[in-house]
Amino acid sequence: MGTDSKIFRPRRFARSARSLATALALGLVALAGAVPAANAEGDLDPTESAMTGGKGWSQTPCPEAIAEYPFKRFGDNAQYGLVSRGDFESSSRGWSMQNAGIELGNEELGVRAGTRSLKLAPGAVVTSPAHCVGAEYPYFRFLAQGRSGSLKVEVIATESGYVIGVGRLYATRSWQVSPILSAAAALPLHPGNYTQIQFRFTVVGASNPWAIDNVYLDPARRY
Ligand SMILES: [Ca+2]
Repeated sequence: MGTDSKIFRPRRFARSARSLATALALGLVALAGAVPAANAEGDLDPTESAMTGGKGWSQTPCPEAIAEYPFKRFGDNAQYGLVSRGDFESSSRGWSMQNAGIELGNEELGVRAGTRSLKLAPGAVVTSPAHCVGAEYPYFRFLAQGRSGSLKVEVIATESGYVIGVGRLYATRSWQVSPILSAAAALPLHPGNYTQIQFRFTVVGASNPWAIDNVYLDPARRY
């Protein structure tokens, strides 16, 4: 599977990073002999306000999605919910498309049965509808197929328009499952905050179409 490991943030890394941060925080607390005052919920610092425009987040949890375990066969036992029309079976309503459209042929790794996927011509750009996510490590995965070039993956913070590149898949000819991609870096939010994000896929340097299918989101990864 061709991936750019420099920009992907696999779950294990995030977990260990958080464990390390927790350990360090506990150590500092022990040294100081006092528990530092926690920020009030929803208290954005000036940097975060600048990045989000001081809006675009709330403390209302995301609606519960129907939980599935679509990537269990790949050793990922996390719950995910299908992104709106992310199986491309019924329609692509809500998706913004440039040089892309639904075609016959489902992904071939058996993550979710179906008969259709989304075809992206060279240079295509597609953007998903907005989805609610929490600040605590929102992750997403999908399936893709390309014969040449690469597929750039970005997350857009809907309210602020802030865009961050979160990964790139390289052509392997056959269907591939994406790494566990994190949207956290696009979300300068405190734990307990929720906001809207979109996914953007761009075909780069390809002479053949790409296809994507079964875009899944874990809005706030549970441990
Ligand atoms: Ca499908």
